[in-house]
Amino acid sequence: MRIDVVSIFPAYLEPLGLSLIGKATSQGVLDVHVHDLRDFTHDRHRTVDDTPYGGGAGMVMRPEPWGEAFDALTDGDDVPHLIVPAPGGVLFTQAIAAELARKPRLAFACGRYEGIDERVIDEARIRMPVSVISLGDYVLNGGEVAALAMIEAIARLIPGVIGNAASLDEESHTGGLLEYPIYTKPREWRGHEVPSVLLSGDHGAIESWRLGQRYERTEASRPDLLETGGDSGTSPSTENPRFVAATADDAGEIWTMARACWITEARDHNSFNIPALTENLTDVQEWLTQWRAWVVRSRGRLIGSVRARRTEKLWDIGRLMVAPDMQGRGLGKALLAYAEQQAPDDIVGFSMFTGGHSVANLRMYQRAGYETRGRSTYAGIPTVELYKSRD
Ligand code: 6GU
Repeated sequence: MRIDVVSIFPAYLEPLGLSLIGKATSQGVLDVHVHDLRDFTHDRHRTVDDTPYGGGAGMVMRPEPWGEAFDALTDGDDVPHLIVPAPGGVLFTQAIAAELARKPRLAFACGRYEGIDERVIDEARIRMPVSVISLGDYVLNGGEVAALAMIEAIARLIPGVIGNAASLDEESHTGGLLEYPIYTKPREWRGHEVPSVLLSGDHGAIESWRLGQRYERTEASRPDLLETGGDSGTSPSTENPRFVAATADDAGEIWTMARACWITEARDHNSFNIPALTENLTDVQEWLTQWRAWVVRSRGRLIGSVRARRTEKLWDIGRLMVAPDMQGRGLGKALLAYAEQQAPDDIVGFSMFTGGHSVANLRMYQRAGYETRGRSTYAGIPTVELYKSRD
């Protein structure tokens, strides 16, 4: 990829010669050119700014030097995609970085002062694709630091810039969740222990602990990334579920959804004598006071739920359900991981019950690290007791 940067402070871009970006450049993966805007002026003072028409504070970048700089950038066949860093642009995101990482050529126009004469952008759009992009809701003195940040975020997505491709898709902001906490040696440092699950060697348990941590951190630091139930979420709510503690107000919907969810269990076991189907609304209202329960909504509709409570040192998890039209997208697994995450510190393991013929459920629980601990019958139906140790 070729990247051109135009600025009145080329020295601001010197960090591009360092670290992974610098290495990618010396290996020929990246081709970075930094230009001094003043080289495109013709007056003795190399003037790039003037006072704003219509009045107002500060200075505006004059169009002529920018026009000539863009002429130089577009004189070949391969025109760049122009990025104008500005606080008034669209918000820079990982998705935008990924899109720009696929372009063969980018150019950054770093403005200073109050900004660039608007006609520069209008003119540039005639000749090349242009994106005005902001880093966030704060004001920098110019576009250089923003261009550095964007170039770093973009360049590291180009094959060959980062050695370890696996570390790319596991990290923060892929999947819309923040990253889980990470630890290395020593095992104990200044009295702080590494979480014991990470030393257990149980990959299923580690995976679900990490997923739980990601939800917890996202909820705490960036609740806006999680589905709100309103129209702000663009990704399907099953991808980014927001777990909310259930209240008595949820009883009716939980009761109704349980009917929709357990009907297949009734068929598979040839019986309606299943607790989730025989209980009435009052029973649900009653257990909501005895159990902790969480719900997930999509545009206001209940689409998932789970409950859990302590039995001595075990955390009993149950009524795990996903609306029939939302199944098969990992929401059940995420609900289970979340319920596990909510267990008090002294809980040593998780237990669950399911019907002996619930093949798909049993397979999912197994993949989540559960083992069969016992088999019995309930009202003539075979049941399986599942167990997973906490670490
Ligand atoms: Cl891209 N430019 C400037 N000047 N300020 C900013 C910004 C960009 N993003 C946030 N603040």
